[in-house]
Amino acid sequence: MIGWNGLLVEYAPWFDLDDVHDVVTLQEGNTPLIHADRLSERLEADVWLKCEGLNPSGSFKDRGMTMAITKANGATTVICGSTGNTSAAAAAYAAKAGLDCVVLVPQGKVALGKLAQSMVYGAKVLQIQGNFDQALNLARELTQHLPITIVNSINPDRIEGQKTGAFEIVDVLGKAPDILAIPVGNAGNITAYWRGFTQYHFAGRATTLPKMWGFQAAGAAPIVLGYPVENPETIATAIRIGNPASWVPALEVIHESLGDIRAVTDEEIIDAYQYLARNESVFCEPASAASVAGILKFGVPQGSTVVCVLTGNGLKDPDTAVSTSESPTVVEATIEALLAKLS
Ligand code: AN7
Repeated sequence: MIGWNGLLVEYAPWFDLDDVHDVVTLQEGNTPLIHADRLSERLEADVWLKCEGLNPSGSFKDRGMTMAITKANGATTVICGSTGNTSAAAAAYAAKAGLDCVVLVPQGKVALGKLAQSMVYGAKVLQIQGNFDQALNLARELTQHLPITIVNSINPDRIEGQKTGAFEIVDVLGKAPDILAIPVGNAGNITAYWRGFTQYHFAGRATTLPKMWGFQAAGAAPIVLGYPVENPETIATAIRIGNPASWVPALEVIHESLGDIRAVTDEEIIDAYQYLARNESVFCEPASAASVAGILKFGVPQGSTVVCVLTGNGLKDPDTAVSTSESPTVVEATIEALLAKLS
């Protein structure tokens, strides 16, 4: 085999693949780790961006979905509740595997690109008149009534696949970062990264472990508050989650890593989102920018190595991109009109 063959092949020794016959892959993983020159200068640190929006369906969810769909042995239908990216990934990998896919999404609160993906990949898209937390509960309940396999991160195969993000960071840097900054919604990914870092550490691949810094949107920050949020609200719809499924594991992660989970406001998220595009040329989605908003808000130790996980692609959410940017100007098609505008 030549080139990159996807996570299950490339990191095979790190998984239990005994019951696997055919790997379902779209060659996910191996995403760029870009040095953030201006952010590093601004924070007097060595800051890197893990660009997960470059995965096949445009988010980190592909790492978990290659595993979950590969291991959905015997299933004919998979289901998930989603704020948009899990559904896009599930729809894509289900199509590859020849499975039916049902997705439950909160009506009106899924970014347009994500909704389009689930539809184009051929999933049955059901818009719930409720929020993500209700969608996830209903998806779980449906598995009691119908022969369907759930592929949310409560499915342990998802976390297993997602731990590879940490492997790739260590493989590129040659060490673990001092700080891993990551957006937190359902809290599966922070749990997965920690598993990846600890497995590499105990295997001698990295001498140190990072502090795990998770960031929730202020309007959807149950872990920061210490209680579920019944009506979460944030412009970062990907992390508009009020009762995270991996809440307890996430608390263990911040305890073990001497890390923390804190809140950033929508304004801070959008500032970071625009800063990343204009200064680092990385167009991520708003939820992803929570990681950078967090280090800008709280600072980092001078000289430290910091990796921000940019979980999803900016193209997923064209509405937010347009509504937070200056509108294009309409100009008469003459040289005079253009000169008048530009001089
Ligand atoms: C871009 O797609 O929960 O803390 O249903 O799409 O592991 O949940 C998405 C979550 C961060 C939070 N960034 O990760 C879903 C969903 C982006 C995301 C998160 C999500 P978790």
